[in-house]
Amino acid sequence: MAQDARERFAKKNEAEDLRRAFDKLDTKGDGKIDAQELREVLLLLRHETKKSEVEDIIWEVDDDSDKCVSWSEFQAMCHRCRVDQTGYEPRRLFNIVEFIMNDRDGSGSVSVEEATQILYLRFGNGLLDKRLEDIFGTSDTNSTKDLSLTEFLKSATSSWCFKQLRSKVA
Ligand SMILES: [Ca+2]
Ligand SMILES: [Ca+2]
Repeated sequence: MAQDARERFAKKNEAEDLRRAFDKLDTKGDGKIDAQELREVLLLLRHETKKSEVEDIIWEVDDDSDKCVSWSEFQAMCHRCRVDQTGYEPRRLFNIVEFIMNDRDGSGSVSVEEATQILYLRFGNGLLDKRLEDIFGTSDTNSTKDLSLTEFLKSATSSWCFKQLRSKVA
């Protein structure tokens, strides 16, 4: 795919993926994500989180302090994390969102194949292998290795090339 076409396609896909992730977290469908919803989704993904921690994750991105994350706060948060070059932007919610976006079939784990689709669109071939290796420890797309949310968050927060990739796409 040519660079231009890929970028256009990635943009469109990404908007849809973001909306899908938001809707998945907004289990009551009232247009905002509250702490209880977030905690339940995390539990479904076998990632146990304390109530206070979930409230904290929401607090970090809750611009109007209503203890919920609205769609516009959600979009703003994702945008801030994408363009952040300082590494100081709170990205706990963003990491969860990335996992949900990567888990296209909703199985609760991310396969190398699923991650490849998203990463290729976002980064192109150049950085794809590096990022895959970073997440899975392999860039072999035939690998049957799947990552749970807990494992994904671990690699997302420890990966050394995370920041470089961010600045590359910004
Ligand atoms: Ca809700
Ligand atoms: Ca809010």
